[in-house]
Parts: sequence; structure tokens; C-alpha cells
Amino acid sequence: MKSSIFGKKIARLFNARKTDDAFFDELEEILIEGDVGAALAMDIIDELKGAGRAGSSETVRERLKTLLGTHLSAAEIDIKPGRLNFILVLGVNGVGKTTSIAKLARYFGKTVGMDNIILSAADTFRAAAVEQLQTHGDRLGLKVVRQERGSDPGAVIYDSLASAASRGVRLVIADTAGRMHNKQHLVSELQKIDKIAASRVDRECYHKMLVIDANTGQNGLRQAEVFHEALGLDSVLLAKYDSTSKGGIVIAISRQLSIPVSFLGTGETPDDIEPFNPGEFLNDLLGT
Ligand SMILES: Nc1nc2c(ncn2[C@@H]2O[C@H](COP(=O)(O)OP(=O)(O)O)[C@@H](O)[C@H]2O)c(=O)[nH]1
Ligand SMILES: [Mg+2]
Repeated sequence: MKSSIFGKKIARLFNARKTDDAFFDELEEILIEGDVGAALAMDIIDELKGAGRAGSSETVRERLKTLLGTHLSAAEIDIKPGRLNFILVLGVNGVGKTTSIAKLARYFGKTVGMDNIILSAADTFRAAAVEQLQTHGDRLGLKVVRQERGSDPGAVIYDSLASAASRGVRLVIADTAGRMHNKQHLVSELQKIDKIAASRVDRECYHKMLVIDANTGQNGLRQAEVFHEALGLDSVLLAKYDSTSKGGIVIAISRQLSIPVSFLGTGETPDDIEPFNPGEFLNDLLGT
């Protein structure tokens, strides 16, 4: 994996300085810039200082990696054979949901086969969203279940799951609308979808995935709180990881809400997806 700009800054700091006060001040700044959050950055600096500033920068870097690592875990999604599996993709507008769905289909299609996947166009709010999903579906050779614009997203999900069940399809991946400006409406719409899904899919085959844009900063934590409170999230997919110097937001989310990370989105094509690997991610973040 590439070394992030963030990683390069950290690497430069660790190479250039003794571990004095100025070093820790700068490290704290870099951590905050990298989106791990001010509270966590402060805690980490305190712990690192407490462990003794006599340590070499290498020791401090290892310790930093361990501290950040305690807040990170990977979610592995295994598609259960012979059963109906469902991934509900959530997130506010523009974070990368629809693009990520194409990626997830490509990724899981390698093991279950593309003809075992249905896409569900439950972002019915914008006509463009349905068309965008249809375009991905056409390119990837996937069936897309859709209704006309403005129809009830719960009904689209219901149709998709019913169609999958009757055809013996193993995986349904659903798009949703994410109109954050009307939070109460969003939450009740999602809870309705959740209820329909839960009545048709076993809990261990049902995965609720929040897409976060790596560029959104601490606002991503707020988004995760809203969706987690409404539905109980199973994982976060960090999109647009290729276009940012950051990524620490997933550490903030894991720390606050204990939600593991499933994937990184690393570009705009369906192939640009990587299962999340905490060790690699931290090496990248810390420029090691
Ligand atoms: N560079 C980059 N762009 C992405 C990634 N994921 C999505 N995008 C772009 O982000 C924009 C919004 O994506 P879209 O899937 O429509 O977001 P949605 O509104 O949440 O469904 C599009 O221009 C995508 O091509 C990613 O991992 N990397
Ligand atoms: Mg979309």
C-alpha cells in the first residue's frame, strides 16, 4: 500500500527529531490533522509521554502504533453458503455508496459468482441514483431491482429480497438514500427498511455497512453516531482513501463506537476496493 501524505509527515518527524516537547507537540498536531480526533490525540500523547520521553523515536513509533491499533479492528464479511445474504449500504449523499456497491459486487462476485448477486436500488429519492446503479449493474452483468423514482424504499428492498429468495440468489446489496438534513425522516425510513430486511434475512447473514468519505473529517464521526444509533452498524467502509492524506477518522469511529472496518475504497472503478487490514493501514498511516 502507498504511504499516505500523513504517513510521510510522521516519518519525517520521527526521523528528524529527538523525542522532546516540541516533538510531542508536533506529533499531536499531525494526529489531529489526520482525523484521529483531538481527544484521542491528547490521550495518546499523554500515554506516550508517560511511558518516558527517554525512549528513542523508534520506540515511540512502535508504541504509537500499538496505541492506535487498540482502537482498530477489521470486519470480515463471509457470505454464508446456501443462504440469502444481505448487505445494506448506508451513508450520507456523495460519500461513495453507489460506487462502493459496484465494488462490493465485483469483490464478492469472485467467490459467489456474479449471477448470484442482485443489486437493490433503494435510493429512490433521486432518479439519477437509480440510473447510476443500473449503469453499474449493466456493466457488471448484474440484475438490478428497481421501481420508479419516489417509490417506497422499503418496498424496493422487499421486492429485491423476495426476488432473490425465489431465484435462489445468495447476495443482495442495497443502495439507500442518505438525506442527512432531515434526520428524523432519514432515521424512520431506515428503520423501516431494517425491519423488512430483518424479517426476511437471518441476522448473521445481514450486514449493515456505513460508507464514510475519508475527506469529511470529524463530521464522519457524527454521521457514524446517527446511523449507529438508528440501526446498529456492523462495519464501516472508508471510501476515497486514495484521495486523502488522512484516514484517522476510522480510528475515531472505532474508539467511540466500536464499529470495525470492512473495506477501503481506493479509486473510482469497481476494482478499487481492498479488505481492511489494520496492520497495513497503520503502517501506511505512520509511514513505516
Ligand atoms: N477517488 C475516489 N472516488 C470515489 C471513491 N468512491 C466513490 N468515489 C467518487 O465519489 C463520487 C460520489 O460517489 P457515489 O457513489 O455517487 O456516492 P453516493 O451519493 O454516496 O452514492 C463519485 O464521483 C465517485 O466516483 C473512491 O474510493 N475513490
Ligand atoms: Mg448514490
